[in-house]
Amino acid sequence: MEATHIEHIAIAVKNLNDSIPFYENVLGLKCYSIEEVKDQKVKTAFFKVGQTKIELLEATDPGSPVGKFIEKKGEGLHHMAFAVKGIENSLEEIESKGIRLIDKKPRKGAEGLDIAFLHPKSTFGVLTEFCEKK
Ligand code: CMX
Repeated sequence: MEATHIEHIAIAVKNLNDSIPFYENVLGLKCYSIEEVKDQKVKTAFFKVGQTKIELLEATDPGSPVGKFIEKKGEGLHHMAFAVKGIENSLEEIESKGIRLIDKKPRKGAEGLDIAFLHPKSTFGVLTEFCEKK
C-alpha cells in the first residue's frame, strides 16, 4: 500500500461553535466548511494547514462513535487519517497482515472522500482512517 500524506487529524469536541474560535482567533486558521455526515452521525468543521486538514467532530447522537468517545474520554484527539492510493487494495493488503478493519469496504465520508476505519485495538490505540479522493 502507499500512503501519500496525512489527510486530516480529527478532534472530538462537545460543540463546534465553542471550539471553532480557538482555531480561527488563536491559531489563525480559517474554517472553510461545515458539513453534517449523517452516516457517521457527526457535524464536521474543516481547517487547512498546508495539505493536511484539521477536522472538528461534534456528535449528533450521544450513542454514536463520537458521542461515546466524548462521554468516555472527553474532548480530544479522535483519529488520524492517511490519504492512500487504491483504498480497496490497501484494505485487503493490511487485513491479510492481520490488522482488524472496522470497514471492510470504503464508504462515503465528509468532502465526498471514500473512507474506511481500522480498529484502534490493532493500531496501537490510535483510531486510523484511510481515505481517497476519486
Ligand atoms: N481512539 C482510540 N480508541 C478508541 C476510540 C478512538 N477514537 N474510540 C473507541 N476507542 C476504544 C475505547 O476506548 C475502548 O477501549 P477499551 O475497551 O480499552 O475501553 C474500545 O475502543 C471500544 O470502545 P467503545 O466505546 O466500547 O466503542 P465501540 O466498540 O462501540 O466502538 C469503534 C469503537 C472504534 C469501533 C467505533 O468508534 C467506530 O466504529 N469508529 C469508526 C467510525 C467513527 O469514529 N466515526 C466518527 C468520525 C467520522 C468522520 O470523521 O466523518
